[in-house]
Formats: sequence, structure tokens, C-alpha cells
Amino acid sequence: TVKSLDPAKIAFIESAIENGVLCFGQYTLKSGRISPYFFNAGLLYTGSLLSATANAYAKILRTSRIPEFDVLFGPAYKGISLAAITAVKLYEAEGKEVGYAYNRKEKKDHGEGGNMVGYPLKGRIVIIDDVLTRGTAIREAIAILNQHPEAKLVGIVQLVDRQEKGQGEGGKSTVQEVEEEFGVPVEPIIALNDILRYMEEKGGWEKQLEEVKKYRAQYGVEL
Ligand code: OMP
Repeated sequence: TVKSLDPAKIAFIESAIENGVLCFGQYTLKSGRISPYFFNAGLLYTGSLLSATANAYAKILRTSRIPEFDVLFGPAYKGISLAAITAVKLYEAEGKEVGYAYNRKEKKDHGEGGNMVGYPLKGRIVIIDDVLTRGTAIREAIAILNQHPEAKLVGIVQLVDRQEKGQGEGGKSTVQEVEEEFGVPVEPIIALNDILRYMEEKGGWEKQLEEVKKYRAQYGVEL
């Protein structure tokens, strides 16, 4: 059994593995890194998985360093539903009212125009994102926010922090780089560390563990 992990994290990791959301093999990442594991938030596609995911986001918003905020921004595509379910959960479980906004990837040439949908992008914004690796995707999302002068980014929540090196030469983690560059906390629901600890304590994952540790030695950061 897994002793050193929070039961909520164990349940989250177990459910992710059972449903193929967290899988092992060989995957080419957005950054070009070739990874022995992948977390596919697109497979969070049933009511129960979405509900558990929304609970996890709501909890991290409540318990982490993320400060008070007005609007959840879900970057297209995967962030759209993730931010929506989180807004619903905050309202239903905590009576907390927040705005919800997302971007279009395609420019719209008719109708109301603009590439933002939902609550006006002003006030304190938290980005709801899926996976953080080298930081390209999150920087794109921040760049979109920065086109809205009345919007102030106050925090970023990730489903998974892969705890990898960022874009600089210094060997800093992506989280460190993003936190320093933008001056806001980046909080993950789970990190690679949690996944590794789960596999180690659960047993039966020796082969995958070896591969993931090899990968971590190359792209991971010292913690
Ligand atoms: P970076 O832009 O390098 O931080 O990679 C993060 C993005 O890669 C995420 O928004 C995902 O679209 C995708 N991704 C996953 O979904 N799961 C993974 O396990 C790894 C990646 C990835 O390509 O790094």
C-alpha cells in the first residue's frame, strides 16, 4: 500500500491509470522530449472523471498559495472544459461565484468578433491548465491574457507538473521560471514526484519506474 501520499492524490493517480489518462510507453512531447509516460487530460471524458477532476481543482484553489481571484481562464482547447467544470464545482460545493472565460484558437470573422469568449477578462485571473512540461503552452496562455490590460494574472493551476527543466540554460524548473518571470504561484494537483512515489510504494511498476527515472535524470529537476 501507498503510505506517504495523501489519499486524494492516490485516488487521483489510480483513477488516471485505470482510465488510460496516465499511460506508459513512448511519447514525443510538444517540447520534442521523448517521454516514457504521458498524461492525457483529453481522456477525462466521463461524468465521474470530470467530477473528480473538478473537485481536485476546487481543492487546490482553496488550499494552495493561489490568492483570491475573480475569473477562471481556460486556455483552448483542454482548458476550456477544465475551467468550466471548476467554476461549476466552486459554485455548487462552496457557493463561490467566479467568472469563466476561454479563448478561441481560430479568429472569428463574423458575429461579435474577438477571440475571447465568456466573462470579460478583467480583475484577478487564475489560469486553469492541464500539463506543464517546458512552459510553452502556459506562456501562450499568458500572452493572450496580456492583451487584456484590465486582466491581472494572480495564479496558475496545473493538473500535472512534470517537474522538468524549463527554457533557460540554468537548469531551473519550468515552475521556477514561470513563477519568477510572471510573479505568480504555479500550483499542481499532482507532480511527477507523486506519480513516482505511488509507483514505488505500490509495487509492480519496476520496469516503468526505471524508464521514468532515466527520463527524469535527463529532463527532470533536482528537488
Ligand atoms: P509545454 O508547453 O512544454 O509546457 O507542454 C505542455 C503541453 O504539452 C500541455 O498543454 C499538453 O498539451 C501537452 N502534454 C500533455 O498533455 N501531457 C504530457 O504528459 C506531456 C505533454 C507535453 O507535450 O509535454
